[in-house]
Amino acid sequence: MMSEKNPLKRAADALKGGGQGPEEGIPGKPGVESPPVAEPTEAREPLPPKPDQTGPDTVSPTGQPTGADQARMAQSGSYLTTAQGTRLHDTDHSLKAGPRGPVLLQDHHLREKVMHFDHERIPERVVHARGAGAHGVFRSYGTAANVTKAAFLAEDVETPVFVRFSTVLGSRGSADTVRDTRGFATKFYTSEGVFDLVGNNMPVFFIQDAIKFPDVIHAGKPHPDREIPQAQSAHDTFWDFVTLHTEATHHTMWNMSDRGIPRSFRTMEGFGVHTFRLVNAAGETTLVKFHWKPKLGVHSLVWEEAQIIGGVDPDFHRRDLADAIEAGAYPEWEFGIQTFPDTPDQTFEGIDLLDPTNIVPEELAPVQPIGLLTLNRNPTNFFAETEQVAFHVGHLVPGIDITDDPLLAGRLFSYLDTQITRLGGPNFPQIPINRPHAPVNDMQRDSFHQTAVHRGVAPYRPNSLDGGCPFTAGADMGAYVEAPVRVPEATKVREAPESFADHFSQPRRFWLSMSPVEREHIIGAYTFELAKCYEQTIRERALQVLANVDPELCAGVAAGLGLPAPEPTEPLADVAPSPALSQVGHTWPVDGRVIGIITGEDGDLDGVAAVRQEVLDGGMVPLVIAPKGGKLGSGGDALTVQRTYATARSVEFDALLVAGTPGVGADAYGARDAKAGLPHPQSTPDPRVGLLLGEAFRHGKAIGAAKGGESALEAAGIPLDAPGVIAGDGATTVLQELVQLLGAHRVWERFPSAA
Ligand code: HDE
Repeated sequence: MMSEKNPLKRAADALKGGGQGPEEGIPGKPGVESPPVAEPTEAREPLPPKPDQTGPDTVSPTGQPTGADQARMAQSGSYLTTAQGTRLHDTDHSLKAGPRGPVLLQDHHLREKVMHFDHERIPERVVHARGAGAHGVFRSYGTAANVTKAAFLAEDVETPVFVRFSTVLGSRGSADTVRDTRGFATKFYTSEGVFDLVGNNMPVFFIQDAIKFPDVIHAGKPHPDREIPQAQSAHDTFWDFVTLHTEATHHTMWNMSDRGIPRSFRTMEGFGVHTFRLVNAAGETTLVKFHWKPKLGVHSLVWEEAQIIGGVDPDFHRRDLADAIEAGAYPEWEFGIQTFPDTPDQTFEGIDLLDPTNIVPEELAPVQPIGLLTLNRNPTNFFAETEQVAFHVGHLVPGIDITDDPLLAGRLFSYLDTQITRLGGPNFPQIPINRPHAPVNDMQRDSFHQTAVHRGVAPYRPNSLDGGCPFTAGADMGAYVEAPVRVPEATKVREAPESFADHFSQPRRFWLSMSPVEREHIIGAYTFELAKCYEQTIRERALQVLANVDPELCAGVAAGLGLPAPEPTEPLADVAPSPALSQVGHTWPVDGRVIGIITGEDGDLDGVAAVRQEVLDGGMVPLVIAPKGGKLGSGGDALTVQRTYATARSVEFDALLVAGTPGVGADAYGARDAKAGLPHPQSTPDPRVGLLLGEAFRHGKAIGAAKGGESALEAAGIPLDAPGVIAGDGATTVLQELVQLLGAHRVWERFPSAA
């Protein structure tokens, strides 16, 4: 729980105020600090950066520190200049032969300004184009020190990090809440160089060999003829591929589960997917799988929410991450490892560790916590940092090595290769966000966008002209030395190992590990996506795949599609469920959760004020929802309205509390609405409040009512004795019960399948 000091207290109103800001707030927020109305006529200091927006904390290629000062310097002078530093007198009018005459080519400023603008865009990432990033810090517990010599994993070491979350399929401008896998890429700026963990929010992948990556992505991306649909897998080519190619079944099932529609980046797990190899100081090796566990627990949207948000707030995840950091509710993840003996067959309990379509259940190999990641600073500039950051699975530090997973091998080529195109040449490690914090002393020279001015004459080894420098280091001096792993004697083949042919036991384990409501959601997702396909053969093939996973799953989807459920073509795998895979049945901290407080002009304003304070004290965000903007009540106790009935939509609230009767006040009615012939609002409930409550109820959110708020629930058709509905006399007492329910993320009993 957050304390009194919690900046949420200060920022909550401003945070979600939508321009109806309170007295106190955060600098730079609309509605909080009014911008000057007229253009200033003399130079003055620019607005300071937001508290969490200092420049990238890094060093230049020549070792000069950059950061806050430099970030501000970019535009902090008083006078506008050209790119060559010449002061400008006019930037609003082209040079013309007379006011109505032709524009003159000799206008250098015009040409320079438009030329630069013309080249502002760079190619978006071929996958993971849509993303959001944040700076943070990783503090290691030291619990991995026995299995790895990586310096940043020694006890109590703090390492700066930059994390980028992303969707996979959509373009840069696509919606955040589409059904898709999410990227979870972390750059650790360690004292031994950069380590990148380029993971996803799902622990498995569609394919076992990188040579098939272009195929799976071509199938998932929009159809090449019309370039639709955007950012989704609900179309023929995706389902054509994954049903012909059954090694994709496990990953597909994760996508069709609630993991495919996360509530927030803050509530996603992360996985390194591949098995990596750790090396300790004695040279002993251990196989390992990396995990990120969110402190707020895994939490997902329900499908209807995801769809509504796609229209109402396509930037939902990006906004949520930035708002949380700005408000001081720093997202945290515990870093963990599953460890396995480095045996020659590289299997654990019969599970092939080199097959990236496999997980190892946590019940068989517990995730051991080794450190804590805290995201505490928003990027200063989206393009400079989030867009230009370049991750690479091959960015390793001593103590962390790769395995022979064939999917990982292809990635080692692809990231470097794609970045040359995307970032315009091979010098992208010099871009501030990509610069290591360890000293760089390489012999790479020249090429596009070279920003270093290298000294000396001998960028080669051996040399005598530069005194023989630089020297190579030994492992005892922190140099990277590959683990001396034996490569088996073999014949060149284009084949996969036999164990890679098991495509159904792992998805079956996932299915069996789900609670009834999660299974219902999976059936719903398959049914929705397959119903969007045009080709009947694809639907039939998909049912055949599902029959080999589980008959109940297959029958559920077949019923929704109106097709017969086929029999399995091979015996069902005998696997035990892994309860750790389910999101249901846990309780989590409620920090940062959003409580909507619905009231009216004649509502329970004392109750609203008390609830608001308690929500803040509990480290959550209260948003007051009233018929119109401005203030409720008068004098010093007046409450700021953050959402009106017109601007509030259920999807941004985790719980709703109706305090008093909603609607405009009786006085206001008399003067205004009666004249227009409208019925009295308290006798005819506002349909927008009904919509808010109805959606929240359908989506399994906790709902409370106090001091007459019950009538709004009844009008919305919500039974007062339904699970997760709390009615009481005192708003704060009702709130306490709502908070209890919030810890479970949703009122799961409200979903039909849970009955
Ligand atoms: Fe990626 N992937 N990937 N991928 N991937 C890229 O690199 C690739 C895979 C992942 O926020 C690209 O810089 C191949 C698995 C993330 O900047 C590209 C294969 C996992 C990101 C690329 C895979 C990932 C990428 C596109 C199959 C989870 C976004 C832009 C062998 C473990 C990173 C770029 C960011 C991005 C290739 C499979 C995660 C084209 C060939 C498995 C999080 O190089």
